[in-house]
Amino acid sequence: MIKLHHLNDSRSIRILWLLEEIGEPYELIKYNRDEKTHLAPASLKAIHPLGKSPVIELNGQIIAESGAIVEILINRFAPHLAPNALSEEYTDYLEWIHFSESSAMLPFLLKVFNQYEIQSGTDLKFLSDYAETEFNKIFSYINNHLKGRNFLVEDRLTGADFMLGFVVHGALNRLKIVNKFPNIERYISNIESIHSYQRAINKERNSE
Ligand SMILES: N[C@@H](CCC(=O)N[C@@H](CS)C(=O)NCC(=O)O)C(=O)O
Repeated sequence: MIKLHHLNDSRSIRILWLLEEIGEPYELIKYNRDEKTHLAPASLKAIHPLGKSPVIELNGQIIAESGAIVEILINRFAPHLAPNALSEEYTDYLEWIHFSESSAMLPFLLKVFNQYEIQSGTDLKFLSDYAETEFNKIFSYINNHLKGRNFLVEDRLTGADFMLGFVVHGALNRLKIVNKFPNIERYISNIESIHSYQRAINKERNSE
């Protein structure tokens, strides 16, 4: 049995969406961010010492890190969501999975953190310039890659989309970016039309 410890408005949507796509039975255990600090509740620390989400329990083993969870779940339950392990596309696939939690997350988070600073009355000038440059570089790279494509790899849904979807969706929404990265906007609309993604979002929103 799979258990997902899911924090609202977080990277954990990658795993909730993936579980909906896979169709294996799972238990969803929800946690809500603190309204003031936006941090996870202390109860998540009882599951994993870092107190962050996503965390899954798989046959009694506790597993953290969204990229690792995506790879493990796909290997065990949905190998069709990965390219053939001996193909060239498999290296593209791994590159996009890890790009999503490293290169792509960093400029997104830098800009969000600076947005918090500005809201509290300070402006970190260096951070703000650095975040802007890096953000434009990384998001232009993603936008160029998506030209003429609906998905990241093999032009079909793979684990890499579960990873990057959260970053581009979160970044464009939170930073209110419109008409700047048209291929990313099209990619997001395409993801939003996938039934498993819609079910995941509904499960996050519904209170049961
Ligand atoms: N690299 C980890 C990052 C996990 C992480 O930072 N999760 C955030 C949610 S997006 C979290 O739990 N934040 C709440 C907190 O730190 O209190 C992963 O990919 O799973």
